Amino acid sequence: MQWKNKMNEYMLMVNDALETYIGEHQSVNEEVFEAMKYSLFAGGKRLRPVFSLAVCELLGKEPKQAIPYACALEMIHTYSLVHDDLPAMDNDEMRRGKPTNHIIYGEGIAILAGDGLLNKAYEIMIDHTLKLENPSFGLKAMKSIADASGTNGMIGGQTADLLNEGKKVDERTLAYIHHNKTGALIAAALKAGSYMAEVDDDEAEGWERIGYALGLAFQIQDDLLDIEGNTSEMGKPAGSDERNKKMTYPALYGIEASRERMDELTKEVQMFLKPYGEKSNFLVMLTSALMNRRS
Ligand code: GRG
Repeated sequence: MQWKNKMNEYMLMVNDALETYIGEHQSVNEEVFEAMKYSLFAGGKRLRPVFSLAVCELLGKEPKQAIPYACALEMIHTYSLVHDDLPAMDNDEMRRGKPTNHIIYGEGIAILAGDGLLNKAYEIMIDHTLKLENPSFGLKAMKSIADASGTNGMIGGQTADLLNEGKKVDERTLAYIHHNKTGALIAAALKAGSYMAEVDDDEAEGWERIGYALGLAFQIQDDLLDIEGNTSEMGKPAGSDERNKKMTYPALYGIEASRERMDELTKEVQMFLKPYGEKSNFLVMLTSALMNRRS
């Protein structure tokens, strides 16, 4: 399948670049450096960086132009998972079939490894943006990523999630949590990728909007997989106590309505991609594969 070859090609580009970036990180504090690498190379799907590269290429530029921002997104995503697994948050011992960061390195180092990844993400983006002939697109990509990761994005969504644990949340709160916790970083991946193809703000906002739809569809599928008894994204046992403390889309709307909403969102994404013709084949196929995944 051609799209799978493309996926592998993008993943290799991302993994090579991550190795290089993290290799440049000369630290006398080996322990934190090892902990950062442990989670960064623990088998993530690399979806966010792949989205950035694919959008950049679809819009006619070399995907490698988006690499620094794509790798920064993966580092931010990884830091969020390391912190999310800590005893003060989800208290998880396993992720992606492996012991979580704090189980191996201890809580203190896991906190610092997360902080280290977050900081490294900005070091990479700033270094690269400073070298650009026209830094404004780099700055816009960076701002999209910073906004999406912050208190009006992922951290905001995580805060609402934490504060509502064990409660029956209403539709508005659930929408806020999903939009920010899952959607924002995926939306930023598409938006940053489009900025690296030097599009104007209106076009970049179109990519961002469709990224939010994709993020929600992805979240609903993740929650459905958990109910159906498959291993979910978190590498936690399906239906685990921790996940059961959280309100999910299927818990609020039911399984049927959730499937319908996921299909509707997937169609919305594919309709958006349609005018790009063949160039959008990869993203169309990847979106379908994500929504049909069984684990
Ligand atoms: C600690 C600030 C802070 C935020 C944590 C990402 C997150 C916010 C929590 C993780 C829990 C969760 C259910 C997130 C929803 C998004 C999601 C499905 C994340 C997993 O993404 P994948 O499947 O992960 O892309 P891999 O393992 O492939 O990298």
